[in-house]
Amino acid sequence: MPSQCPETKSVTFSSIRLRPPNQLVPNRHEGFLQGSPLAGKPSHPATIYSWWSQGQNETPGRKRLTLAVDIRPLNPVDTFTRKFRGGCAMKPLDKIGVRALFATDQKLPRRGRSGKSGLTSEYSPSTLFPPFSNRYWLPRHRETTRVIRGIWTGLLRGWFVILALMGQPVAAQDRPTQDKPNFIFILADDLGWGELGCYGQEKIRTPHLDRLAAEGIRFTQFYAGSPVCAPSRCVLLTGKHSGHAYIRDNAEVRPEGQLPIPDEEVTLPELLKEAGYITAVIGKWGLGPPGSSGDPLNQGFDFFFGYNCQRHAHNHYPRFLYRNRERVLLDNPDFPAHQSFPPDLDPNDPKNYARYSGKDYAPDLMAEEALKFIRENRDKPFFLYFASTIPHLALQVPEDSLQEYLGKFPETPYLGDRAYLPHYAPRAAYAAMISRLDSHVGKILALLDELGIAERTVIFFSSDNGPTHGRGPQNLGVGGTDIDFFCSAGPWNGRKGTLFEGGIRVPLIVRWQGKIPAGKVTDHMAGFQDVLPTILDIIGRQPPPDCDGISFLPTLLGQPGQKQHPYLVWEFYGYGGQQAVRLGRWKGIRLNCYKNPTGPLQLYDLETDPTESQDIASAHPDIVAKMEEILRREHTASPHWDFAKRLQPRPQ
Ligand SMILES: [Ca+2]
Repeated sequence: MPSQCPETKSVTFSSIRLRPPNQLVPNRHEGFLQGSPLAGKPSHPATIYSWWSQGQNETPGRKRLTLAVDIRPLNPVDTFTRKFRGGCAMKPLDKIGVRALFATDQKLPRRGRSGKSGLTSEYSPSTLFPPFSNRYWLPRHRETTRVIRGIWTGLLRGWFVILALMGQPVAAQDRPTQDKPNFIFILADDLGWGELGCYGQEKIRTPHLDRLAAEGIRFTQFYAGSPVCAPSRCVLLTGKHSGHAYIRDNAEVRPEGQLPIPDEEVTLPELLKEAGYITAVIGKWGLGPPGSSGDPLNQGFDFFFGYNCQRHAHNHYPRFLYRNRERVLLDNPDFPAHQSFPPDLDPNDPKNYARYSGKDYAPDLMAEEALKFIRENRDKPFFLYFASTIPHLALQVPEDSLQEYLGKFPETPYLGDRAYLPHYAPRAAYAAMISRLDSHVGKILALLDELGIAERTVIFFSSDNGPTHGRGPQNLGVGGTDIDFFCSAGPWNGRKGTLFEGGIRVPLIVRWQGKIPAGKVTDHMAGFQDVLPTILDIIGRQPPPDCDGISFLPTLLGQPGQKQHPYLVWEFYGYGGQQAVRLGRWKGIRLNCYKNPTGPLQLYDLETDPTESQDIASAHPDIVAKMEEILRREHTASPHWDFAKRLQPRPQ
C-alpha cells in the first residue's frame, strides 16, 4: 500500500481554546473512513484522537484542545499506537500513514456538559476552515459512537481539502534556507554542573567552553531530562519529559545497545529534516541497536558515527565504532572496560597502566568526524548532535592531556576496585578528560570561524546528567573519580542516578553571535524538553502537540514574552525508582518508588536549603499535596516501566 501515497504530510490548521477549561482525558477512537480516496477502497481505517494539552503554554483559565485524525494505509501488521506530530511531514508512508492534524485557535461557544470523564462540546470552526462549516462533536467518554459519527461527517467533507493542502509545500511557512541557522548541540556525558570554569570550577581548565559562555548565554537553572544517560537523551530528542517519554531508565538489550525508541516517537532530527536540514549524530547514541526502530538512521539522522551502545562506550579505546550501520575497526587492543589492577605489578609505575589504552582514542575520532561533517556541510543548514563520551568513565585520556595535570593534585592510584579501569593518577586523568573535551569544543569553534559560519551557527553545550556517583571509603567515586575534590556538582547535593539537584541540574551554554547578547547569565528555569521547541522556534516551526517543552528563545534573545514552566517533573525507574517536582522555590522528591509507589514526598526549599538537606514536608502539606497531584497528572502509563508492578525492562 505505501506505493499509493508517495509521501506523508501533516497539516496543522490552528488550535482550539475553550473557556472555562475542561478536564478531558485523552480519547482515542478507531473506525473507518468511508470512501477514502487514499486506499482506493470503500473504507479506510482511521484513528481519531482528542486531548487537552497540559496548559503550561496557555493563558491561565484556558486549555488547548487538539483534535487529530490518523489515517493510515491498510496494513495488517501495523498497529494503532502511533503518536501525533504536527506541523510537519512525516516518516515514509509505509511506517506512519497519512495523518491530518486539526486544531483550532479560537474561543468557542460551548454547549453540553463537561466533567472529569470528558466533555461534550460543539463548535464551529467555520471562520478558520470554510470547508468545515458543519459542527463537530468533540469526543466525550461514553458517547464515542456519536462523536465519531460527527467527526466522520466533517472528515469526509474535509478530506478533499486535506488532499489539496497536502499538495502544497510544507516548507512554505518556513524562513528562507539562507536564513536558517545551523545547530550544533554538544552533549557531555556525566559532566557536573560545577565542572566548567564558567560555572565556578577552579581546578579543571575549560578555556574554550568559558569563551563560549562569554560569547553567549549561560543558564543557572537548567535540568537534564533524567539522572542517567538513555532516558535523558530521549527527553532531549523528543521534547517529552520523563513522565511521558518512552525511555525512562537505562535498559540494555543484547547483544548490544539499549531499548530502542519506537518509530512513532517524533524526534528533533526528524523535524529538522522536514525543514530541510542535514542531520548527524556523532558520539554516544544509546537509544536503540543498529537496525532497530531506535537506530539513529531510523530516527531522523542522515549520518551516525560513534558508539551505538552505552556499555560499549565504557571503554574509550574500543575495538570498533560505527559509521552508520557499519563497524569501523580501530587500532586498539581487546581488553575489558572493567577490571582490577594485577596484584603482582607495581601500582606506582605508569608503564603498568599502558594495557588500558590504545592508539585510537574514540573521543578524538568522534571530534574529528564532527569537524569533517561541519566542513562538508558548511553551505547547508545542518544539525549536528555531538554527544561526546567525556567525562564518563573509564578514566582514559591521551598522554598529552594527562601531562597538563600530572603532579598538580595529590594522587592515590586507583586499582579498579570500584569498577571501570585502573589509573595511577585518577584526579589528573579526570581533569584531563574534561580539558580534552574542551579542546574538542575549541576545534569546533575555530572551524566555524575559519569557514565564516560562526554567526549562522547556534551552539548549545550541556550534559546528560550530573557527575558520577561516589561511594565507598575516602568518598572515592565509582571508577576512581573524586567529584568532591573537584566540587563537580557545584553547590548541589546528589549525583548521577538521583533526582536531587546534583543529579539533574546541568550546565547549559548557548551561543548565537549577533543574536544572543554576549556574557549573559539567566536564571530562567528550563530543561532538556525545551531544546526541541526552542530550535524549532528559531526556524519558525511549531513543536508536536505532545511536546512538554517551552521555547526559551525569548530568553536567548533578551526579548519579552518568555513563558515559564509552572513546574518541572521527573520520573526515573532506576536506583530504586524516584519521582521529583520542581515547583517554584520548592523541590519535592519521592524515593524508593518500587517499594512504595505512593510513598511520602520529601520537600525542600531550594531558596533557603539549596543542598536539599532538610525535609520540611510535614510543615507544608498543601504544597506536598499539589506536587502529588502534579506527579499523577504528568504520568502516562508505559509498557516498560511501572513502579506498582515493579516493571523494568531486562536484557533480552
Ligand atoms: Ca551520562
